[in-house]
Amino acid sequence: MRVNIMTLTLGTVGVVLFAACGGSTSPYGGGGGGGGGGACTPTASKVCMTAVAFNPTDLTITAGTMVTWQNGSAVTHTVSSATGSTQTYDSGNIPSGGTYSQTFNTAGTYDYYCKFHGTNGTPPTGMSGTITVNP
Ligand SMILES: [Cu+2]
Repeated sequence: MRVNIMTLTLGTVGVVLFAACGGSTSPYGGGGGGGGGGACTPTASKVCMTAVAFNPTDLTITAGTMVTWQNGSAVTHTVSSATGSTQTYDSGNIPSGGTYSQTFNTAGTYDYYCKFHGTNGTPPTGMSGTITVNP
């Protein structure tokens, strides 16, 4: 009986730790404790994908900059332009650890979302973000 309780307790802890590896509780996403698709640290031109969000949500760049999205989580995401975006693109599935890049040559505001964890719209909701392009 005591052995059974121990097993159940350890199993629960294991599930919780595994879930935490998705990075949902980490402001910088990525592997959190080192699990999932590896760490991802945002830069001036790089957006990271956590298990449920883009980080940062809003990125401001200068026209002509290539933005790279990196999936630092353990789940598949997409980077897809939202309705109303004057630049249209769709990354397709980005697996854990994968990247996708897009260059923005014209000043403006570009909303995008993840087809799995966000909802298209103007603006999109859920897992979504905005690229602000300055001249
Ligand atoms: Cu997603």
